Amino acid sequence: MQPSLVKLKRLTLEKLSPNMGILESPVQSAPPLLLLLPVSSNAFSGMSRLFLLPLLTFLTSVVEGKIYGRCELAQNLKAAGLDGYRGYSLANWVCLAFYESHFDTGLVDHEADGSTSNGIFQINSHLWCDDLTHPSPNICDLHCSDLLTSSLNDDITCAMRIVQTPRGMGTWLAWKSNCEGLDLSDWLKGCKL
Ligand SMILES: [Ca+2]
Repeated sequence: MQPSLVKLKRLTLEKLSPNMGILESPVQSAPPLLLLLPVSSNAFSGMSRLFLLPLLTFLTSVVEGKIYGRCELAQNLKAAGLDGYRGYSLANWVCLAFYESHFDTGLVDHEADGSTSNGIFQINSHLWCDDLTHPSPNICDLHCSDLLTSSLNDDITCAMRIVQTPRGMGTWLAWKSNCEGLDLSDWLKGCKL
């Protein structure tokens, strides 16, 4: 083999070694809990795995956030009674969620005043939830991290509380800037509702 080819081959192998980035990234991106699964071990019987897998999948979905699809979110918000709530059509809620979080329930934004905005509606720790770091009236009676899970029930209940205030949906600046007064029909286009 020519020296240059040997060098090339060695470089390629080094690139693929587990200590380098290429093989490492898929492992790192896997949900941490799933790494505990003894996939090739005989220590767990098939029956144990039968119970473990759903449990771990459940835990992972609870701990981690979720990025909703547009229509999937619309269906969830409608089922929870947000369509027309306080006069705001379903499309307003979908538009609001898009411009606040891009439908990502796991999103936390750190604000300049030290507060955090949390979850799909970016609900702020200053008033609505408690981050256990700063004093908060915690009007929604929630820990802010509850707003980061894939389950939307507490987010929706809190959003209903927020929209009851005099400013209504105008509490969310992203809604005022991007959704208020516009034709929002595209937000529900193609959705089976
Ligand atoms: Ca939640």
